[in-house]
Amino acid sequence: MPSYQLIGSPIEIGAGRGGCLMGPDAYRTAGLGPSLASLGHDVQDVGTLWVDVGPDIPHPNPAVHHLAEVVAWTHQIAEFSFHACRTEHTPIFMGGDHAMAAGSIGGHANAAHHDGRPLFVLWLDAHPDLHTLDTTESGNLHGTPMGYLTGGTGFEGIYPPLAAPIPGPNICMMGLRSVDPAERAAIQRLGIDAHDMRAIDETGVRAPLEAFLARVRAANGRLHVSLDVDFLDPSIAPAVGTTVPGGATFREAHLIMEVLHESGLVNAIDLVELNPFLDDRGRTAKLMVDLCGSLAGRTILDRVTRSA
Ligand code: EXY
Ligand code: MN
Ligand code: MN
Ligand code: MN
Repeated sequence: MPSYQLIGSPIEIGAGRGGCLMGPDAYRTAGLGPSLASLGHDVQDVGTLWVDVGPDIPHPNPAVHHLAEVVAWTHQIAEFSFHACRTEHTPIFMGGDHAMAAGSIGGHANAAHHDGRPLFVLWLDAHPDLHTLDTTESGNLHGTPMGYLTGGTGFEGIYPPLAAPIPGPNICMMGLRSVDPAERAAIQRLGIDAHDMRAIDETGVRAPLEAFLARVRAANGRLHVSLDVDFLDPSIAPAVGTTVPGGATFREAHLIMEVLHESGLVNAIDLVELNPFLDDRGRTAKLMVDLCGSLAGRTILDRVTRSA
């Protein structure tokens, strides 16, 4: 049984509004650790990261804000991820907004490169988060981690150096339904394996996911799953600051997690963009914890035969 390391990554200044700061403790209150342990896993909550912000970092794009703080978080999270991803544990990064993925996935990419293995990413999100520091119009840096991870412009010399950009075909995006023009162009230029909600309506989630996982397996790759709360339909997951109608259903999300569990390929997980301040008594946090249970091997029969 895999062992899980829970790490709080309470970055919130990448988002347009506060609240993701409370994400890690919301997952703890929703019982993430005990829920995984109840499936027989060894679970270690290693605490919550924090940063000392360095001097301000000006950038030519006037829209960009909080760059110094996001950079400090990225270095901190990348350092933790590099080491955590070289152990036998599966780190679960409890966010915090999606800007943290520059560190969690960047550190994982460097660890994979160090071990001579390619890194693959499953990006479950309404958004590709593929802006660069030059193309972002909102300046909210949670819209840019994939721009950094794929070698986009403007990050060099500021963000941690990447051993190598993640190739587009190594990235599978599912759930897209809010894509800016610069991101659409990047998806096509990079050859990202992108499945928007129209595609998922037509094919379902299983076929594209199995095809992607077959490529991960064939390449002896490592796999990082980055789950943004706004991948889910707002009707079942309202506690997120960037809701977009027409998201994944409860069963589509659980099927993805069950297929991932059966693949045995997942090496690291991000849970991002939960904003408990926007929540309805923890319902969204509990759903994310439930999805983690499916990723960790809980079957519906377990749920039916076990007390709630
Ligand atoms: N593309 C928009 C922007 O750049 O501001 C919206 C980004 C939302 C990002 C959330 C984390 O997924
Ligand atoms: Mn070190
Ligand atoms: Mn996102
Ligand atoms: Mn999103």
